[in-house]
Amino acid sequence: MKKLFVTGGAGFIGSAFIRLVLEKMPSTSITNFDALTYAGNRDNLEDIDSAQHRFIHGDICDRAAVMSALEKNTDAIVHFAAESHVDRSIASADAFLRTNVLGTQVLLDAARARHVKRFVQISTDEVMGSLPDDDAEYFTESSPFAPNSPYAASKAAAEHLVRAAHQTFGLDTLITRCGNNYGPRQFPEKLIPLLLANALRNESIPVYGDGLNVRDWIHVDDHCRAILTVLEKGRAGNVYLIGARNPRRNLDVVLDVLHQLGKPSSLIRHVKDRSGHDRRYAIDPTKIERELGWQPAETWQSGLAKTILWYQKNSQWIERTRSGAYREYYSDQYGTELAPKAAA
Ligand code: NAD
Ligand code: TDX
Repeated sequence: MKKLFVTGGAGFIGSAFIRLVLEKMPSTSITNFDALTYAGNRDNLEDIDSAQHRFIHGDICDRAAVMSALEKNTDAIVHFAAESHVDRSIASADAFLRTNVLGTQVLLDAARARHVKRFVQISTDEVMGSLPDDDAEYFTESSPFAPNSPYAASKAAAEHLVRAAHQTFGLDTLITRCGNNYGPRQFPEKLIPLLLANALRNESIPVYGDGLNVRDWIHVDDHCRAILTVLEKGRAGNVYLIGARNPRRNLDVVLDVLHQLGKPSSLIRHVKDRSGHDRRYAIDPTKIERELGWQPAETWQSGLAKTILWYQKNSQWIERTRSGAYREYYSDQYGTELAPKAAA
């Protein structure tokens, strides 16, 4: 792979993927195309100073901008750009339909027009809905679609468009579905960075409902290594589930992090449950393990320890993300009583 076009590379997972490619593939050039929404952040690329990386500020829904940025002889599009937060999709689905659905179709059209060799769609376990509240069932590649939030529905729609481009036009496509990522540079609207940002400042930690919902956690670098493996070795037209065999209840995650930080559990506030809150996600990653030989490198303990250290060392990054717009979002979502304080 000599030339990659990455969308959403100034977000959490996309920026980690770019770091990985720069480290592992020194002769590959990357065009990083990102609209820098509230979740995209140039700070996420701060340490990247490489002639291999070219940043283009653009919207994936803007066909002309995509066509002009997408060079001939591009080996692959790796498509991360998305509206990615479930709670925001419940408040309003418009941006989710626009970016996640229409934007994906623009990229598929552009891939065909420019004869791009591969297209990797970064999807999510949430397209398969919720598993029963016991430990017996796991998602597999043949689990049916059952998206429950507007976010999940928009990601499912995007997957259908990717599949259609493969079936109808013979585009070489791959779809990856991963569970909940954690790691450095994750926007503090998601559970783990929100928990870390708040706990480090002795602020309350909102836990939805009874806190017994289960999520399958993976360190972002393991997710990115899996994507690279799929990009290089995946079979065209296939779907690959990515998971580290690490399902945990939310409350256990929160208590674990508080314990690591030496903070009291009295910071926890049980708040109103998320509407349509999926109860349990758990991924069976046998296909990617057996077919492509991928295995996660981090354990929950090692991944969490590195993540905690990063947030402890990068308080400025946290403060910059907790801007005025963030505080407004936070008050709308959690009420003014729990709103984070401005930096001193
Ligand atoms: P993120 O919200 O941190 O980043 C999204 C990036 O996309 C941002 O940089 C943003 O500026 C960019 N973007 C948004 N709309 C755009 C548009 N119209 N044009 C161009 N760029 C745009 O998201 P993330 O957590 O890094 O997730 C990346 C991808 O991985 C998403 O597709 C998401 O659905 C998927 N995913 C995420 C997780 C997770 O746990 N975070 C798990 C599985 C799958
Ligand atoms: O304040 C909170 N309190 C709380 O209890 C937040 C933000 C979340 N939660 C719960 C809801 C979920 O059960 O924690 C769990 C994780 O929530 P999120 O971090 O919002 O992630 P989730 O909704 O599970 O979706 C994530 O994983 C799949 C990503 O945001 C998606 O982009 C990805 O596709």
